[in-house]
Amino acid sequence: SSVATLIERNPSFSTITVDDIAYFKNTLGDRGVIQDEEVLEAANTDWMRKYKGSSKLMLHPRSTEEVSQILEYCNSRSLAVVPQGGNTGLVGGSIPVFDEVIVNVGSMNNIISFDKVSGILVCEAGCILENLMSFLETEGFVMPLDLGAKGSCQIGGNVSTNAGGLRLLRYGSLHGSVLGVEAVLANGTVLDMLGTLRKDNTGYDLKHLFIGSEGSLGIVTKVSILTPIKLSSVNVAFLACKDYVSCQNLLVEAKRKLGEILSAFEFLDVHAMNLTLEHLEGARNPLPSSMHNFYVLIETTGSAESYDREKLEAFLMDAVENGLVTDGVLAQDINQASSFWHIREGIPEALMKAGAVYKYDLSLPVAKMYDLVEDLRARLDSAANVVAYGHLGDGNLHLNVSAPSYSDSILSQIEPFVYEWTSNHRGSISAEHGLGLMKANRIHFSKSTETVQLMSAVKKLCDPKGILNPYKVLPSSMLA
Ligand code: FAD
Ligand code: 2HG
Ligand code: ZN
Repeated sequence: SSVATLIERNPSFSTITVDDIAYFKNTLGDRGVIQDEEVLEAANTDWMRKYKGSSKLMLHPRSTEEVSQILEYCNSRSLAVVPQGGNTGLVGGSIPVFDEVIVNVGSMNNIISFDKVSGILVCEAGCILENLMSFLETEGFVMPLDLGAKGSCQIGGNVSTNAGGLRLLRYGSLHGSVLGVEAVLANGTVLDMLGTLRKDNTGYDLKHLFIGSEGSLGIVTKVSILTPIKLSSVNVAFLACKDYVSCQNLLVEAKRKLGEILSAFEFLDVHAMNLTLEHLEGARNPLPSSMHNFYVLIETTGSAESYDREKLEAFLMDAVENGLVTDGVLAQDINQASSFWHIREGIPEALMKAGAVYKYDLSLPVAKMYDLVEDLRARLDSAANVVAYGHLGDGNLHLNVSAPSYSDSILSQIEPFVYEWTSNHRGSISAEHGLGLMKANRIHFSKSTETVQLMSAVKKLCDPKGILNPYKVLPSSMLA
C-alpha cells in the first residue's frame, strides 16, 4: 500500500518459518492456525479498504493460556504481532503493515458471569458487542456503549480503542464503565486485573493503560464491565436546524430541559444527509418536505413513559417557538426510531460507497467546531465533498472528505491544515478512533513531547522488543 511504502519494515523482526508454523499447530491445533489466502486477504485489509498488509498467518487462540503461549513464543522469536478484533477500526490500527502475525481472539467469546444486582458483566474479549447487547437485553440491562459497528466489533477491540459511540453522553467513557481487564503482555505474562469493584484505590490503576492503547501494550483477553439497567421508555426525535448556532443552542436547551433522560445528541449537516440518502440502502429522509442545513437526532431514555414523552414534547414545542428548530418529527414507534438511527449510523457506510474518503475524528470546543468545516470547504472548493457529522453532545466532530478517488493534491489541501487547526484550538486529533497507523506520526499535534516520551517508556516496559502492533500509535522515531 502507499502507506507501507513510506515506512520501512523493522529489520529486527524475523519472518515466519516452517518451524514456527509447526509450533503454532502443535500449540493451537490445526483449527487455530489460518493460512487460507482468502481469509488472510480479508484480515489484511481494513474496513475502509484503505490500508493493506501482507500477513501470511492468522492465529485464533481459544484461551488466555494460548494467547500467553503465542506471545511468549513470538517475543522469543522476534515475530511481530497485530492484535485484531472485528477489524472495524478506522485508523489502520487493526491490520498488519507488513507480515505481522495476526492474533484474533474472536474464538474467545464466552460470557463468564453476570451479576444481576450490580449489573457487572465479565466476559472474554472476543465477544461481539451486539451479542453482549442481546444477552443483556434478556437480563434487563444494556451495554454502556453502542456504535454502528456493533454487529462485528469485539468488546476487546472496543476496550482497546476506548470506543466512544452514540451513548457516551449518557453513560460516559469506558474509562468509567470498564471495571477490570485481563491482558497478556508481549512476553506472555498474564496480568489479572479483572476486578469487579466500583471502588478500588490500591495503587496505580493499570487497567487504564489497556483502555485505548490499541493493542500496543498487550492483548486484552477478558473484560469486566458495569452495565446500566435497561429503561422502558425510549423516544427519538429527528430535527432540522437552520444554522450551526441553532444546533449549539439546542444542545444547551436539551441538557437543561431534558436533563437526566437525555441519552443521545447527534448531528449531521446537509452534505452528510445528501450523501447518505444517495448511497445508503434503505435510507429515507425523515423530514422530506424540504432540505435543511443541519439535522439533529435526539434520544431520551427514562423510566416513566408519559412523563418522559411530556417532557420531550414540551422541549420540542419550545424549540420550535423560539426558532431553534425549523422542522422535526418524533418517532411514533420502534420502526420509525430505528429508521432515524439508520441514517445516523449508516453515514460511514454511505461514505465508503461514495468513493475515496479522508476521515478526521476531532474533539473541539463545540462553539468553534463548524468553523473548521467551513474553512476546509473553502480550501477544497469543488475538488471534494466535505461532510460533517458526529457526537455533538460530546464535542466530537467527524469531518469526512469524500472524493471520487484518492489524490495527493486533495490530501495536501487537508493535511496538515486540519491537524494544525485542531491543535491551535487545543483540540484532539483523535477523539475516539485512536491513532493507529494513520496518525502515529501526528501525535504531537495533541500531546506534549514529555508526554509522548513517557508513553514510549511505558511501551518499552511492557513490550521491550516492540513486537506488539509495530508502526502504530507512537511516532516511528520512538519505535526504532
Ligand atoms: P479492530 O478494528 O479489530 O481493532 C482496533 C484496534 O484495537 C487495533 O489497534 C487492534 O490492534 C486493537 N485490538 C483489537 N482487539 C484487541 C484485543 N483483544 N487486545 C488488544 N488490542 C486489540 N468508534 C467509536 O469510537 N465510536 C463510534 O461511534 C464508532 N462507530 C463506528 C461505526 C462503523 C460503521 C465502523 C466501521 C467503525 C466505527 N468505530 C467507532 C470505530 C471503532 O474503533 C470500532 O468499530 C471498534 O471499537 C473496534 O473494535 P474491533 O473489534 O473491530 O477492533
Ligand atoms: C460514527 O460515529 C463513527 O459514525 C464513524 O465513529 C465516524 O466515519 C466516521 O468518520
Ligand atoms: Zn463516532
